[in-house]
Amino acid sequence: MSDAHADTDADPVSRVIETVARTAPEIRGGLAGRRRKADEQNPSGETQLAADVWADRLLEERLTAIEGVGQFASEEREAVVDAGEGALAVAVDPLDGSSNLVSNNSMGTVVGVYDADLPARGRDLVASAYVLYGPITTMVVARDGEVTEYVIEGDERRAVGEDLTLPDDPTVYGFGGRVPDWTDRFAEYAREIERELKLRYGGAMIGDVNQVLTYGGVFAYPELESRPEGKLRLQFEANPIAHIVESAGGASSNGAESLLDADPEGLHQRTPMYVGNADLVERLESAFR
Ligand code: P6P
Repeated sequence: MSDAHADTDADPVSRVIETVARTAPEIRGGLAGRRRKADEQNPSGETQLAADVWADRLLEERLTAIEGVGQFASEEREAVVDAGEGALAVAVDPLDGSSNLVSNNSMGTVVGVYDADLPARGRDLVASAYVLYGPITTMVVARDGEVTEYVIEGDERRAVGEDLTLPDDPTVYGFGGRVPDWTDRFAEYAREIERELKLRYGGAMIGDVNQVLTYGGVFAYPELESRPEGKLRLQFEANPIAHIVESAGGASSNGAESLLDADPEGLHQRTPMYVGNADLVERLESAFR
């Protein structure tokens, strides 16, 4: 991987990012043959595909080998993996939106690099990233308050967008869950937004969030009547994405506060998730107050 961060004596955070970038083409290359269901469920009770298990194993093997990484956790594993001495804790969703594999739609890999033991607070993130397996493979990284987008082609990782920020004028929205299951207060907010923005919802958070980052707008997997805590996991999905969107000048919320301030209670805890342009997130929070 020819990249400024490729040198092996780079700091541990750079090496985590570099390792994920180098593993992405291998994950993508192995998807076609792994669309079948594995005979397991993940700790959140969701059916795993062979691709989920495989991507998880690849990332666990490589990320735990990095000096400085002390913990590894995955949406696909019950418990934290002890990786030996190291201040960093890496939390991954190896293949977010893997149900889109069967329908050949976008999916992603999400990575949060915390400098605290898991489960940790979003403010403890020192870097976050996602890989988007779309028509091309891209990677978005937030670190030190800056967001950079890369195109990954084979072993090349090329920066194509530096210091990314959400556009001021929002264009798109994507809201998960079934409409009849939305709470009244979210449904009322949704009705307002639907009159202002265009619907872009693909069923995989990374694809939907990347649209918001590109065009401006709001993504939500909201509180539901059947599931007030929402669906998405704080450690593996909501925190890293909130870190990226807030680093890009946007905002995040669990309905009451920034996701990055949410109390970490359990490794697989779920949270309602709202991210996007600051004024759209502020309108959500004031509608909920
Ligand atoms: P639904 C994918 O399974 C995922 O975890 C996220 O990527 C996505 O935003 C959400 O769940 C989709 O959930 O209920 O619309 O299928």
